[in-house]
Amino acid sequence: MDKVVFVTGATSGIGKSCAFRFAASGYKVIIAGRRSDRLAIIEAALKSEFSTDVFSLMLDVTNRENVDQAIGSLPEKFRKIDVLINNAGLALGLEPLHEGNPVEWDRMIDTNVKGLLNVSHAVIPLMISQGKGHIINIGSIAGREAYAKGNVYCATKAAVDSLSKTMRMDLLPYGIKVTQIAPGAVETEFSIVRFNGDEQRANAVYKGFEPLHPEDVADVVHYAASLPAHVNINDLLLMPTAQAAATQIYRV
Ligand code: NDP
Ligand code: 8X3
Repeated sequence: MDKVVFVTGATSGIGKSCAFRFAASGYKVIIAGRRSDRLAIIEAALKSEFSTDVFSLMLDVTNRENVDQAIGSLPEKFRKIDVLINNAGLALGLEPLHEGNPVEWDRMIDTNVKGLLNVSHAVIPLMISQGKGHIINIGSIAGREAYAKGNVYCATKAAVDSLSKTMRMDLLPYGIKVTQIAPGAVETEFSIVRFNGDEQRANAVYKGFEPLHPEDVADVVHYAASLPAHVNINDLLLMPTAQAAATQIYRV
């Protein structure tokens, strides 16, 4: 297979699992993230497990210059990007709005919304020039249903929902598919980041039920990318069986 997938936030969780899932089916993989030590380990693992071509991009999606420079400097064989997975993202804090930290709001908005825009803006011209492509945005149940104390994180994921719809319209003339995959609770480093390294609080989020595993999400993302050219999943909500709504989880 001569296909390239570009995964943002590939150093952990859903993005890392997507990198492995696509490499397993023969894709060349561009892995991006800020932590270069992790990129090096993941690149080596992908190469040895799947003998595939891997390119690591140390990239902060919030830094537009960094994004433009990094994507502009991709080697020729990685420039024909078939699938872009806009996955990099984070939540910080879980407080009522008036007790929230505006610095954390900025980081969530800059990463989850502006980061997705920055990367898409740099990659879309490459897809237009090849007359095809597929952008898969990782949304969230939090973008469908606001929940108490989720304020800014929920708003950023509602923005991903809205941007996915408008991108699909904007890119329609160019044969570029746009899909949103919106998961419920997935056990990754997400809650450790959200609670600033408090592992006890993070672990409690996933106690008493089986959450999604990042590999489950990667399988669905890969499925969406594997459909025939004339078929697109516009939008898909993917939940743990034990979770019926953003704040309704059946725990035993
Ligand atoms: P993780 O914390 O495990 O992974 C987050 C990834 O995002 C890391 O690879 C991190 O890489 C990257 N990232 C964060 N900030 C930046 C940045 N500024 N520039 C580049 N990369 C960045 O969390 P998940 O895998 O769970 O999260 C992935 C996506 O899934 C997020 O968009 C999240 O909102 C979404 N999601 C998660 C759910 C969950 O329950 N876990 C449910 C629904 C959606 P690095 O630190 O190396 O830069
Ligand atoms: C992550 C899922 O419910 O913690 O997007 O917001 S949730």
